[in-house]
Amino acid sequence: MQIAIKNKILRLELGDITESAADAIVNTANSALAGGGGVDGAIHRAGGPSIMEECRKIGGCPTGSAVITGGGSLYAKHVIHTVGPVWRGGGKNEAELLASSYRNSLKLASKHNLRSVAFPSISTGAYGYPLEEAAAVAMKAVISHLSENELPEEVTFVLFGEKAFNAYEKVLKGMNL
Ligand code: AR6
Repeated sequence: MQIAIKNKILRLELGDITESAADAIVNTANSALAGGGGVDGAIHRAGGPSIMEECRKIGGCPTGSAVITGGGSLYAKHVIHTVGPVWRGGGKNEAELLASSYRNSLKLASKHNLRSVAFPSISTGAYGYPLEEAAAVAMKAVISHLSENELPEEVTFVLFGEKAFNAYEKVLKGMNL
């Protein structure tokens, strides 16, 4: 599914983000940039050791922020590492921190003149954020960036499994854009 936002594109896809050929793919990192499971494990496995070497030099990334490295042997030339919030029931500023992860990732993409970015569903795996609530925050943050900035021109959510894809599709259709 894809929709136009001004002259830009917002797309939902089912798949594995490590196979994306976007200019940058976004990693669901932890604040130590230490690697882990889920998207993080898959990106470091597919991209090779140079990504972790760069992460070690950067040293860390607070929740809601983002940093950028090269893409190693991935198709994507860059990896934007962001740290989403751990879900603690919804009363610990999780929505604002999750929105901030998307906003800061997109700001980095703009700053580096990147035309296309692929996001996974940040925080909805190991960090336990409920899917539909996360999808609403994610889409709102991305749409607002696409409406107000020249770059990136294309944002794709690469969703791992029907459950995530269906949740994002339901939320996007419900936004009546
Ligand atoms: N492509 C796209 N989406 C994926 C892939 C993939 N290859 N693999 C998993 N997902 P998670 P988080 C989905 O756990 O919740 C790590 O250990 C997955 O189904 O990757 O932000 C880090 O080091 C889920 O919907 O990220 C952190 O410690 C979504 O991606 C912590 O987990 C996010 O799942 C971050 O947790």
